[in-house]
Amino acid sequence: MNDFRSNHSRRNEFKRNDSKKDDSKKHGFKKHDSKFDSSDPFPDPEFGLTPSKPTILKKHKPLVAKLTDSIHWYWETLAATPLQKKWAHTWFTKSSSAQFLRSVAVFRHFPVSDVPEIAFVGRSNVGKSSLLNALVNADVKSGLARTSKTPGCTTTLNLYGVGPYDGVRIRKGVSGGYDRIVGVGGMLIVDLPGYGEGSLQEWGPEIMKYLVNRKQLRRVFVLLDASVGLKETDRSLLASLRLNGVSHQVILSKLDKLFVPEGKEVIRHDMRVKRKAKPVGSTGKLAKMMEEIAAEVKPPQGAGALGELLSVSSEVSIDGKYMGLDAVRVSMLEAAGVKYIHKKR
Ligand SMILES: Nc1nc2c(ncn2[C@@H]2O[C@H](COP(=O)(O)OP(=O)(O)OP(=O)(O)O)[C@@H](O)[C@H]2O)c(=O)[nH]1
Ligand SMILES: [Mg+2]
Repeated sequence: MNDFRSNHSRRNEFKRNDSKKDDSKKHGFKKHDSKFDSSDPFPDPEFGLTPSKPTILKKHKPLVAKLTDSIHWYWETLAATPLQKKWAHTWFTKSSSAQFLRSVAVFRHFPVSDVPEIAFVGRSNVGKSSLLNALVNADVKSGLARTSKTPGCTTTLNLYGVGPYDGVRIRKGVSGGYDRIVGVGGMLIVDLPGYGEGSLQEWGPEIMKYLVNRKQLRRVFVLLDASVGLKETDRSLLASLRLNGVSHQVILSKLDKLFVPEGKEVIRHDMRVKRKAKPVGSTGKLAKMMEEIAAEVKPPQGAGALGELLSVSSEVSIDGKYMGLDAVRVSMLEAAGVKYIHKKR
């Protein structure tokens, strides 16, 4: 009964407010109504009542996955699920084709593009080109990207297209028009030359120009050798990325140098031959390295850094899968905006 009465009186109030509005229209002026005062943050236009303020949930502490048996840490994102990993594996190796598109030496020669881009950066020899080959399951003999034991193997910005349907390709510009990178639902991976022991300036201003100015670039994957960790050149690169607000995340490469667990079938795909691999190190060693790196790349220190640290090996597989590679695939798809669609059976 009480409820009814209050609703009834609300309706009357509503009617009164309505007639006030009509008056103001008639007289051509705006009447001040305390119920609709703009200083009221939550005005209810129907009843002229102020509803209760929304409950503000307690801020959660960032969840740092301190699992010592995990080779990936997610403290700002959600860990990849087994289903996502399976889908990402299929996307890169079965439902998409990968091809080399072009080498570019200067930023202004980059083709215009409709396709989201991901870039691999890191010191020379850290394993960028090897990761690219492993991602798409490139034939170990021929390889998609050239790799070498000698640092400085990649000297230009190399563009690779990965995508479903017709894949990602370059459409030639007609009658003097620009070439354009096209490919629905795909991504462009840019394998960059590594920087050396010297300064980042030696690395070349063209690369920094690309990282800072390229609109299609969705995320930069900064590779660090798991057995070496951060060096001054890496710190300086990470600082530049943060300063310029470039979206990036760190990947620990060559995980097998630090940790290989026991497994049914542990294989090293090295020097283009396959051989059995032995267990190496412990998760404790890896966790220590990850803790040090996570502390330096924490997102609160600057824009663009993602609170996710993945580890990968492009040379050691366990039961047919390269260590950590599927989680990297999930992150790349996420960065490129390629979404997992769950099919109902
Ligand atoms: N143990 C181990 N070695 C690796 C791994 N990935 C790459 N390598 C080796 O590291 C060396 C360099 O690999 P690349 O992929 O050419 O490195 P990069 O970063 O592209 O080098 P630059 O093009 O010179 O910048 C090669 O001898 C690879 O066999 C890995 O996961 N584990
Ligand atoms: Mg390379």
